[in-house]
Amino acid sequence: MRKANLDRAYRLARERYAGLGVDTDEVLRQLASVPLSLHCWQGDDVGGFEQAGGDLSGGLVATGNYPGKARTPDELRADAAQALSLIPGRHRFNLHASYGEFGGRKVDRNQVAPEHFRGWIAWAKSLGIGLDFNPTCFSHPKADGGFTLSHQDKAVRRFWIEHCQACREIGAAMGRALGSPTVTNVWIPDGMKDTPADRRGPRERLAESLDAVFRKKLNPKHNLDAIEGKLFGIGAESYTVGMHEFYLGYAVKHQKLVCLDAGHYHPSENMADKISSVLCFVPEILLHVSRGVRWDSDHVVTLTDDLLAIAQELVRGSYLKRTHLGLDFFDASINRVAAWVIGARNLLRALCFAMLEPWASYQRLEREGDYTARLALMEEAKTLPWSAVWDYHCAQQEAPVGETWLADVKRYEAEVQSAR
Ligand code: RNT
Ligand code: ZN
Repeated sequence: MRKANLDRAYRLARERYAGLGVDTDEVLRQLASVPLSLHCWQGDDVGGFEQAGGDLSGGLVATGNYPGKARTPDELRADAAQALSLIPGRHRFNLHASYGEFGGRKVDRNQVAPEHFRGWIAWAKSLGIGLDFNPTCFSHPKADGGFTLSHQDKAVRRFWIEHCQACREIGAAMGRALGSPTVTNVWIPDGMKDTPADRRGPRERLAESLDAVFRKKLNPKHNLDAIEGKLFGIGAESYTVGMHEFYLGYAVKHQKLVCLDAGHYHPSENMADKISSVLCFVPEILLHVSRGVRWDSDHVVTLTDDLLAIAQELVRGSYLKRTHLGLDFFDASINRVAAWVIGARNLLRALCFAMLEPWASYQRLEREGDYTARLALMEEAKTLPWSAVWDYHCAQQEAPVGETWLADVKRYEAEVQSAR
């Protein structure tokens, strides 16, 4: 699109929105300040770089065999940098413990340490971005029985407690080095395929294990703890120890961050509606923005009503400052860099739309009891010229406008990924 046309479209949109009391320049400032955390695991199908890296387990499955997957930390960094260059704004990167650089040595999960992430920290520093982190409580022989922190064997529990403790230290080291707190998010796969006889035991053990994991106080300027619940996993359809209610209770009691993953609820349940409930009782939340499709909770994020609802809640409740935005999906059937770009641009696009809506007017009309006008305005807003503002934002942030980013990915695929 020609620069002159881009500017002209923006000026017309600005005028239209100004008529509704919306300041588009201010929206662009706000939008530019929102960081997303790009998840490492889209880049290599949740593989990681451990020596004897086991098969993906924990009820997670990455389907597809699109060529060109990153095989080394350097390849993954190159792919991620390529994706980041096509996403407007300054973002973050979210690592799993299994993505450390272990120099060809076997370093078991309870031995991981900040030194294994030196390369990642240096890379993040060079890009001027922050890092987030996750213990990896799956794809490991000690997780094969389907239980980790809630395992009935004390020694196995101890192993995973040590792993999570080590991960919090790594998170704090990252946050300290990069001058921006790392969110360290604990998710475990523990659960059962068929009806359990004892739902209570594992949950009480999990609560105890978490107490041990979090016993050491860390400076919140360096590390923030989050806990993520789930409804079910593949092979764990009947019982999930760490369900949403469990972690909500734990987080409220101990003032931890609750991680809400959009793919982790009943299909007709709306994650967006939980945000203003949870934030009444915990200081901050982490979102795993994802898309559930039937049994899979991790399809690439598209611009759906569900996604818009999440963005609308964050904007209308003024929750962006208390929300850490992470992406969580893995698709091995399409170009993996493109998957990152599509998902990230969609979340930003949804936020752009939500910020541009005349939501202050909706709220005023609601207070006045004029529900007719509220509905009328909400519907009209759907076809306001918000895409002109989005395009202008991309140009301003020196990211590709519209579908032109796809040519960059195709070039990268031909020159770099297809040579792997
Ligand atoms: C799994 C959780 C979790 C994982 C990542 C890889 O269902 O959503 O966040 O996707 O830790
Ligand atoms: Zn998740």
